[in-house]
Amino acid sequence: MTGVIKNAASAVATAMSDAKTKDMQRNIIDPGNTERKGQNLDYGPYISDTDNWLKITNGTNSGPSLLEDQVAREKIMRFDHERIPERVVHARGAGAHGVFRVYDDRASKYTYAPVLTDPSRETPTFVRFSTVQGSRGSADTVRDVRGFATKFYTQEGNWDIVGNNIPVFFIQDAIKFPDFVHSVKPEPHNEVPQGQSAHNNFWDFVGLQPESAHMVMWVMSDRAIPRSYRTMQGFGVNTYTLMNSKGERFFVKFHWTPELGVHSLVWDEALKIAGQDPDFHRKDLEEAITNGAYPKWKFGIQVIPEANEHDFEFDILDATKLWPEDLVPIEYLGEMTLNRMVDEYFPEVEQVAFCTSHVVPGIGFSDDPLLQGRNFSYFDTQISRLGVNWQELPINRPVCPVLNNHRDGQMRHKITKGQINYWPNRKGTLPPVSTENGGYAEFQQKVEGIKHRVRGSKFQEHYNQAQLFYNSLAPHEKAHLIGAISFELSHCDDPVVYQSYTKILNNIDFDLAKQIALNVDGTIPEAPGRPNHGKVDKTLSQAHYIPSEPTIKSRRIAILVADGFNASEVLAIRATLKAGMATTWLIGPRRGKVYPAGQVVGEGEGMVADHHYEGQRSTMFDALIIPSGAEHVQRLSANGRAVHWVREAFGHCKVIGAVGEAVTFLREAVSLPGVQFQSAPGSDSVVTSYGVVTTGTYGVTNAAAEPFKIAVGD
Ligand code: HDE
Repeated sequence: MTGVIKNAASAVATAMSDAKTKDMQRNIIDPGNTERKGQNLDYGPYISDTDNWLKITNGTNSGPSLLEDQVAREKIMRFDHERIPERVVHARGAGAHGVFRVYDDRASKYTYAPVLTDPSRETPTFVRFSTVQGSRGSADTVRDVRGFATKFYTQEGNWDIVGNNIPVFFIQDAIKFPDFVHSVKPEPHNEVPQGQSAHNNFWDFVGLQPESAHMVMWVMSDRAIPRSYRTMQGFGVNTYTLMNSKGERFFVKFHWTPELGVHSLVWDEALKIAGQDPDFHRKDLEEAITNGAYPKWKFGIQVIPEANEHDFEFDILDATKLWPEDLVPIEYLGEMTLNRMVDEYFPEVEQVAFCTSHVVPGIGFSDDPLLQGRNFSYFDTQISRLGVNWQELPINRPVCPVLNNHRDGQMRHKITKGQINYWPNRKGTLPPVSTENGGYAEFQQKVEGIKHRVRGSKFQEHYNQAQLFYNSLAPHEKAHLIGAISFELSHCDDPVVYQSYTKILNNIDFDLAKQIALNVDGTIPEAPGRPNHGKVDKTLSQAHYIPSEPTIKSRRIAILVADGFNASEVLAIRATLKAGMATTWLIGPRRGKVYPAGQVVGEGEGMVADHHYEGQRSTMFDALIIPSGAEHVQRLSANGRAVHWVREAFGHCKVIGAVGEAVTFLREAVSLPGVQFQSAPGSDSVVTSYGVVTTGTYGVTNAAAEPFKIAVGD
């Protein structure tokens, strides 16, 4: 593949003192580096024939197959049992290894957990990103929440933050989770739809469950169709606690903020990519890491001291509410970098197993009723998915030694010496460790009250923050959200469902409810369901999250050519963009050789195109540049596919660059009513409000390259 930046990616990863990488080495087999001569059976002997089942034949080539054939039986039976149950939610995912380090010890005022306070430590991590609704084989770019689960292999044991890319959740109490998941998953009578929430049952449930209103707004926003896992925020969602060495406790929310900013696809792209490349996000992660454009997130916390628990109009333990940043700012503590892809998908990404209950000393839980239930559910689900010894699997085992009196169970790998497997015992073997010596210390929380099934009074308010979120969106984000809800409700064919959801929307915003009701034949409200408080929080719009400096790092940039293009320009474009760590892809009339101006088509030395126009469409790229060349431009204009390529990129508001004759081609290709470019042909570099950068001058000078790079990177 041309355009791939080969740099010192793997060398950097190996140089890091990565305890988990070394730990995993114990289980890694490299078929290219073994003394074995070839295949053998699982119990050792070499296999002489893997293609013919042992048979009895009598002068013919066929006859009964023999059950005695261990080679055949092992092969078939192992295959029959290759699948394990997929995750009941978050079945589709991708993962990568990384490292985490705090900047300094500023968090020691909140916690004594070394992973959050010791800047000399580099803690290995593993992250699994996922969608929620679809099954393992569903498409990456569907509208859905994305999971963002991180395992920190700390020296004190594993710590899991099992988060999402949206800071709130659909329900307040874990006991509602099975109802919620049943409603969103494919309907039971026909197992439809896959990878979508656009169906009666989901909208029926959320319509009757107003606590979902805030989360529904997020899921219908651009957040639910991310451009990349690398351009998503991550949130712990639930309220956790930190404990310091003075015995004080603090409520916290965890945040991941991506270095590259927060970016989404547009819905039309998401739909098309789901068909064009269902593995788009998985491959994007791999492409970035392989090219050394390591994804990075800042790690931050919002902190509320115990004494201030009740100071807010919302309950800080309610997972359908966020903590607005103007009330509780984020304190950034450190950074995570993903720097290594997995060696094999199943043992790492499929078998990795997270538990919200897995925290290390200095970190604890709150009474958040969603978290309390999650703490039960994850451990239970791992036992059913992977068996009781799931924590012995290479990807799950901690880097610190693990010793205890747990024994037996399916697939036990550990062999613990000695006669003792209980405590107390006459030999003093395997004692618990006191809290003074590092044993986990639960916070001594005073609890008194009445045992009953209730929710706190502040849990009853559901619309303030849904409104805050909607108010905070940029106009284009609002338009996308209206389009998304209209799409989803249009896919509900039960009028009870699509008519009643408009009523919920009217409690959020009158105009929003009216527009959607008009689109989907909902109930058109006559007056607002409640007044709009008019508050705005700029941190809720994803437009707020742009890189501190424009960067084209890891962007996929297409160079569109036909035979007769300007070769030196293509080389210059590639070199300039590659220096910024973008990848460039030559898209031509055929994969393989394309011929620049001055070469005879089919005879010259040519240049290698990565794809033909149909091979990868504009949806797969972040930006497009078209070099000059009279013949090439003539050919592009005459080719419907090439014209569609350009129009589609323009329609998706991609940055488009054009040089020389390509400027006129671009203008003609996108000459739609209302589209006007300020530049005249032959003028110098011009950036238009459409994200179009043109230069009439031939050759790629800085005057053209720099504005293009800035437009792409912004
Ligand atoms: Fe999960 N969730 N969840 N969830 N969740 C699972 O655990 C559950 C919730 C999240 O990449 C399951 O290992 C309950 C919130 C992620 O392996 C299961 C409740 C958030 C992943 C489970 C919630 C999440 C899961 C299924 C409500 C965002 C994928 C397979 C009380 C903070 C982790 C598994 C991975 C997976 C239960 C709600 C995030 C069944 C009961 C809120 C990222 O245990």
